[in-house]
Amino acid sequence: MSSNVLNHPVAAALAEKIQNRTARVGVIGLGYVGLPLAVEYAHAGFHVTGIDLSVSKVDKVNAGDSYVGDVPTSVLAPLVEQGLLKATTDFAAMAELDTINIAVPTPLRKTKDPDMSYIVSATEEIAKYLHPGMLIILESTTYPGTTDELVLPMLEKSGLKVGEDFFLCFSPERVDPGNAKFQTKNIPKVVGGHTPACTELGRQFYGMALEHVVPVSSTQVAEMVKLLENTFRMINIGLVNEIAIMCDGMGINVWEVIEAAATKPFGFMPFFPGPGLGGHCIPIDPFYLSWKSKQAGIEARFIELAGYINGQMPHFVVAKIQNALNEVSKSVKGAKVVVYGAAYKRDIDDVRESPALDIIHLLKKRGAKVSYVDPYIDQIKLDTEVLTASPAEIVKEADCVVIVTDHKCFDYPALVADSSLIVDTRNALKGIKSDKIFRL
Ligand code: SAJ
Repeated sequence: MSSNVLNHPVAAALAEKIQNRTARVGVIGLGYVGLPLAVEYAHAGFHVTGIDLSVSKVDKVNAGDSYVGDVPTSVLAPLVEQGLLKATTDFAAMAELDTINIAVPTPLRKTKDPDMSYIVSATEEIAKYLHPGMLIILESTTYPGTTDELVLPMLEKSGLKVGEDFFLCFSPERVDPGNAKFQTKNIPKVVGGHTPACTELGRQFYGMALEHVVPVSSTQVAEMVKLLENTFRMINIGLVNEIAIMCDGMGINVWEVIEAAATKPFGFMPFFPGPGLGGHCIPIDPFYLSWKSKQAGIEARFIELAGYINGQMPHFVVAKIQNALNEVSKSVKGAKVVVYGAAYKRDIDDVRESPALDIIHLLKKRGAKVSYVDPYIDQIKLDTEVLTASPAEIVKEADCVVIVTDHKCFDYPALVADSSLIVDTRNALKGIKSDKIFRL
């Protein structure tokens, strides 16, 4: 899109500031999305102000001390020392800023309805300091319509006009924590504006710090892009979990089936069964879409069904543990069961929505004595107690070990040697033959 849509003087002036890097950049939310983004803009030569409610995050940033795995302290510290990046808890800083990226959480409530409270409070603060010439970009994953129906009216209460006085876009965050190959700078960035001028300014803004920008025609398209990406993933995981249940019932090795199917060089993409769906994206984002489509009177049946199947996997795993114990004439009640790996996926320290939490809960409900081993997770807060990680040696006293998260750092041959009974939900023991191993 050419920049002739920027014929309005305010838009032209902001474009100039973006192009000559004098635009003062603000990022609200200094988590695994916001901090890497702030660092990219500081790297690109902009003066960046990070804004967060957390005093500890703000203090750490200002001390050049990173708390986000994808941002090494060796990268953060020099930018802070050069005065290119600073952080504050004071939203009034926005009075002096030209661009604001909002990267705050969008969780689900217990009722599986979207929790928009973080977006609302950030937008309320922006509205207080909104001034002509600002570009506001929402990055938090949310349902289509959030930017235009929720954020825009709050900002226009100021009397300023979108597309003329200020500019509003949506751009989905696509950060994959720990992904060594794809980081904020080289992940293609989709951006859609409320008006063509908004889209063009968003395109120019991201073009100054990121390698590849994908402008789309509206904020709704941009919001829907992210939900399609993650709903696609969640539904395919649900499909392969159902295939795993079928294979289990037919005595077929589902892992061998998937490995062979993946040899198809086109038209197939492997997903793998597991103990359930964890994390703060995949189990949650699709329900933003199903909630919104319900508002339009459309049942999102695929999402609901996949959600049900994925939600059943912890129960399926506990039934496998029960059957494995039964094979050695033991009951779950009173059994010492070790959950091997608690993070929601391998090689990370995040336990949010992890299926390990459900499996521990279900085992305890059946009277098992449950411990867990996970070098990345020191403690797990359950409803009524806090579990602390046990040393790996605990498997020697266990009646059953269940591999829930297949961290690469685990010594699997040693685990097999030291355990009397193992349920493997991740094919971590691929190729190891033993009667004491029961596989998903
Ligand atoms: N999972 C399976 N089978 C699979 C893949 C994943 O059971 O084949 C489980 C994982 O064990 C985990 C959950 O699903 O419990 C989510 O895993 P994930 O690999 O999707 O990882 P996330 O939650 O970190 O997803 C993020 C997403 N990134 C963003 O939303 C920006 C997702 O879009 C990425 O595709 C994904 O990382 C990735 O590819 O790593």
